[in-house]
Amino acid sequence: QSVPTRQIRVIGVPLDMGASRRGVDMGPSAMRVAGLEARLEALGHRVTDGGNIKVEVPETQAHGAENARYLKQIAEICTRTADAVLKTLEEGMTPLVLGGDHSIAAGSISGVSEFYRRRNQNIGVVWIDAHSDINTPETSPSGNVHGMPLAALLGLGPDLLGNIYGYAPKILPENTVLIGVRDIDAAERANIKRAGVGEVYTMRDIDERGMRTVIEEALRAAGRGTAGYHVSLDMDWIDPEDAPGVGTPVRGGATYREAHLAMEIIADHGRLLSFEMVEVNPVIDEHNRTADLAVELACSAFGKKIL
Ligand code: B3U
Ligand code: MN
Ligand code: MN
Repeated sequence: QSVPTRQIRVIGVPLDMGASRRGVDMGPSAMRVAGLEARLEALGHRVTDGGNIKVEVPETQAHGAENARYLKQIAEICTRTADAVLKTLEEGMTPLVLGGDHSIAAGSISGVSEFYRRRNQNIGVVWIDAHSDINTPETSPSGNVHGMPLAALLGLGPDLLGNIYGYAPKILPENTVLIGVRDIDAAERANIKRAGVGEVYTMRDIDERGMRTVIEEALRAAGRGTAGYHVSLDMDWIDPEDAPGVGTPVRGGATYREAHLAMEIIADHGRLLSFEMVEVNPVIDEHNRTADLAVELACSAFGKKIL
């Protein structure tokens, strides 16, 4: 089969300081073990592995303020991630970022946004997640920074995470879309309104209107007037039945088939700037099948077709 060939660079970010449950730091390894590079190359892409971003282990670190634990360290790791993503784009390659907890998205998206800002263009963000990750330290019920990256990118704070490269916000609310949400805090609902997030599609929307309609509408909003979009895929979007190995499983997620369809439509549209998969937790997975599914979904997003 022939898909438009890309040069893809894999960037691992073995971070779990943003979550309270340990183990998503092993996500990049699990996805590599599942054959990520070879399976993307089988589609005709040229894949190189850029290795992992340097991440300290929490055992050697002080966690700082309880309302945003390890924020300082996470902001540094996100800055390194942003630089690696920026460099990848400058070299004409597509970044494929492997988490790690979802706080890394504040770094990867800052890198993509900075690359296009230098070319006077905005980017869209397609955030696919059971959660909306739009808490600030002031509203967070947990103090877990992986619940805050979208707030940071939209300029609500925390500033340490939102101000990578010295400015905020990194993304426009009208080009930011949320898909698959089913677990939102009351304060997050208010933050979604306050930020003016363009489109939010809950699992109810997917049930009532179907995945195809929802994803097409979402991609249109993310792509309107932008260079294209970054897709941030939190594996907890998928139902725990098919993706048990995630940091925070929530019942009622997307099915295996819906998830593939969404990725296939993303490939069809051809406007993907960069891709990331986060929150794979091998500690509670079953024989690496969540990492394997993540790799399957990456293949669909990068153009794998049945016929
Ligand atoms: N909204 C909650 C729960 C949560 C967010 N993201 C995940 N869990 N994975 C919080 O802690 O901010
Ligand atoms: Mn998330
Ligand atoms: Mn989530």
